[in-house]
Amino acid sequence: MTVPSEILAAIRDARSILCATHTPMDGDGLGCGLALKRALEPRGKKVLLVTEAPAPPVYAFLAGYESIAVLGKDPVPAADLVLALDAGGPDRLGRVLAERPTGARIANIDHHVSNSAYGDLNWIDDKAAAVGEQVYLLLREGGYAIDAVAAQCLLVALVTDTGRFCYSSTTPRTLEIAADLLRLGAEPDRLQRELYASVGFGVLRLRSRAVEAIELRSQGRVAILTLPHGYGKDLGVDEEDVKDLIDMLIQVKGVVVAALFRGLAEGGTKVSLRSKDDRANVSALAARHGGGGHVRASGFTSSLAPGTARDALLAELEAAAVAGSR
Ligand SMILES: [Mn+2]
Repeated sequence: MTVPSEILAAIRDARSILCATHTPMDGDGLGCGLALKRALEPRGKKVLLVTEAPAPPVYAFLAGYESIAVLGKDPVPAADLVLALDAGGPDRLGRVLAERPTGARIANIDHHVSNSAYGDLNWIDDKAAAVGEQVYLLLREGGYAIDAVAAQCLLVALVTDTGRFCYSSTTPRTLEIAADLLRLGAEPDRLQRELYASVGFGVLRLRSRAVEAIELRSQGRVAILTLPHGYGKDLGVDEEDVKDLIDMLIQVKGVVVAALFRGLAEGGTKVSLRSKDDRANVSALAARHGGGGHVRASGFTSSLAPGTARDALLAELEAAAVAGSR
């Protein structure tokens, strides 16, 4: 898929650009934002990656990490153009969209099948395994140089969103882009060391504790973990580590659908869903509850407490798992 010309033109004409992604940031949104900053600034543009919550420290090894602006109570900075990256719906962007800078256009660049095309300009490519693929194509087609630093940021986007090139979303194009990023100077060994061989002991203890709380249903086809807000806080882990427990659930042999119910500070529950089979479509399931995502990875926010949210969703989880294991 070629890059929409109106998006290339909007970037070409913009002097100040805000890059925004969902909160908390993940490797795709963060890697894309930093790559865009690195590649566009030498062309005379001011580029700022903003977030509402501090960026996960695991990505601090990426050059430019320190430039990420945490909004806090500050007003959303002025800009000509907002690049909304990896955000399936306007709610995912929080204040940046709610308080959009005066006169700024919104370019929505995303790969979630559930994207609602909320931008003034929209480029939704659900065949892209990561927005990192789209940003790579955009920089190439726009004639912006990708140096080793930008290449490393884009490789992080690809690697983290594809489960290290193993998810079904991975295509020949994903790997061709990764190959080019390596040619441009990206360092996969450094990435592996920083992202996957740096697990804190507190995280291991968190996993060990969580294993005991996993609930298997439907003859082992559904794995559920229901956690109150603040779970694992005494272990010094962060929210992202708790969120990542979903990956442990879907790893279990025989499990087709996994669900993590995580209590939120403000009340309510964040529900994360994973599936091992396209027939168990957790994007559709999340969409019925106001969320979205990908066929095999999705989520939504419930106003119910974790245990109540779990009870309310159980029948749908079991039905999805049965559909996915026929
Ligand atoms: Mn993504």
